[in-house]
Amino acid sequence: MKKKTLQQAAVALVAAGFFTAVVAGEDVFSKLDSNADGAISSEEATANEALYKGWEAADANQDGQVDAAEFSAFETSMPTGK
Ligand SMILES: [Ca+2]
Ligand SMILES: [Ca+2]
Repeated sequence: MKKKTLQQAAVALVAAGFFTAVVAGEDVFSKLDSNADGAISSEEATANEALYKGWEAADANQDGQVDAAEFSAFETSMPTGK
């Protein structure tokens, strides 16, 4: 039983590491761009609290969409970092 628990813990850790890597990487953008049109709409942004809250700052040109460049600039400027 103990061995199985350890295995499960290891699996959970690997999964958590993978998840963190994905979240910290550039895949965040494509993940948020759920309709894959190359920009995050305000509706899509509701999936990410930080982006949603910082929406006005993130949408630098105020066109109602956050494109990849705006998103990476926003990500860099986020106080919490990754
Ligand atoms: Ca989109
Ligand atoms: Ca924009």
